[in-house]
Amino acid sequence: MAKNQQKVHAIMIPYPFQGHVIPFVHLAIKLASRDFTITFVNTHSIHQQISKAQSTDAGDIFAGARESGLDIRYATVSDGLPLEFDRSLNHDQHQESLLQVSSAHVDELVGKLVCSGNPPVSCLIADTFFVWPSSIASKYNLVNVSFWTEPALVFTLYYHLDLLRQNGHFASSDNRVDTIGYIPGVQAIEPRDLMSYLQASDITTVVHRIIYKAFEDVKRADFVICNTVQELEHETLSALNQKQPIYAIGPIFPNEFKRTKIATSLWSESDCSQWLNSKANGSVLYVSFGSYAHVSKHDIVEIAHGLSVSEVDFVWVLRPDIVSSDDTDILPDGFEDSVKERGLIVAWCHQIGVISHPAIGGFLTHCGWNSTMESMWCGVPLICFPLLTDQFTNRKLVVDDWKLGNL
Ligand SMILES: *[C@@H]1O[C@H](CO)[C@@H](O)[C@H](O)[C@H]1NC(C)=O
Ligand SMILES: *[C@@H]1O[C@H](CO)[C@@H](O)[C@H](O)[C@H]1NC(C)=O
Ligand SMILES: CC(=O)N[C@H]1CO[C@H](CO)[C@@H](O)[C@@H]1O
Repeated sequence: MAKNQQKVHAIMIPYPFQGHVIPFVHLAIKLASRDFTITFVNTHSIHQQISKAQSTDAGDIFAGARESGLDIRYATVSDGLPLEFDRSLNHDQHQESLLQVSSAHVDELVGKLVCSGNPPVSCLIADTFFVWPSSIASKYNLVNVSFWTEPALVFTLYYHLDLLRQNGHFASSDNRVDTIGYIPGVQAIEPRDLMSYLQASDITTVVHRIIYKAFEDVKRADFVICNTVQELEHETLSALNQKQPIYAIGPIFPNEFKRTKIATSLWSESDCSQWLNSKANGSVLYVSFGSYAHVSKHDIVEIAHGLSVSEVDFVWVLRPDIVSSDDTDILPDGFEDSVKERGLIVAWCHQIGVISHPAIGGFLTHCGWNSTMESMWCGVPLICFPLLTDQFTNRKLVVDDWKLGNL
């Protein structure tokens, strides 16, 4: 290595949802631990939500990491909407803004960072869901790395949308319902296991337009990194590798040896450990549907009923906006009282802390990818209740391919 070889300086930009921000933060720490300089970019809105959850005006979520010697800088960028806009309630407008408006803001910020970067910025690591990475990377002559935070199976299905289309499994007025066997590196998948967007009847929504554009754009990336495990998806990954370099770099979890405390949670976390300590090993069901998806009131009531009659001890994460941010009174009357001996209901918790606790014996999950990998890591079997996007496809991996769960 040359003596004054400069550190690599990468700009990292996650898609502004919890399940994307978290793996980006952990990757940033890992790269900085390997001597990268990182400038991490959150939207103003994500930043505000994290600060609120920590009830600090932290200013910079990486201050703690820097104290421990990591060169991670922090910047925020507009997603094109005012801060007080309710993104949870107005999902489509938020996405529309990410599709149409965010690139101009990112372009301006990256331009500034490139001008002032010391060491010079040489690399852009952007979420695959963005539609602009290749144009911004080529404008500023940056190595363009696309980071995919979901399994390789999901990536390859979007990547081969044209094959699904040609074969009549997608975008025809009467989609085929038989098994799909022509995606390279995927032996067989049923149409009902495709991502919800590929099963939808309206395929012109804003999210569809994002997917079409983002998966054209990713074909121009220098390489793709994927938060999956090589051994679990090696057939899919090697088929993709014939087209474009893709590397499995998961699971990306916090470095245990570096106990930098970095706030990533969008909700303030309850500590469940004392309650769990009083429970027998493997006796408690953990129930959570992640940070974003909504569940209908009807389903919440059914699940409450199921928990009642199951007589099993449980920790249930019920986000205040789980049904909708304007409907927060959702549990059946008397439910909380009737289960108070054996059920702990919290708005949010430190999930790894909970599922790694020996008292936990199972996880009723929406099959978000991050939750799925955490549960596998901790050896906790899954009961799958997929709600949207990749969760149906993740369920197939968990239940049909890896046999780690049910439903
Ligand atoms: C419960 O699990 C912990 C951690 O695996 C173990 O150390 C402990 O012995 C177990 N307790 C019982 C009663 O089996
Ligand atoms: C994974 O996602 C869950 C739910 O969104 C969150 O509670 C948890 O902290 C995440 N885990 C990590 C390691 O970031
Ligand atoms: C499409 C695009 O942006 N390609 C760029 C990716 O990164 C390489 C290496 O810096 C550039 O040469 C490409 O122009």
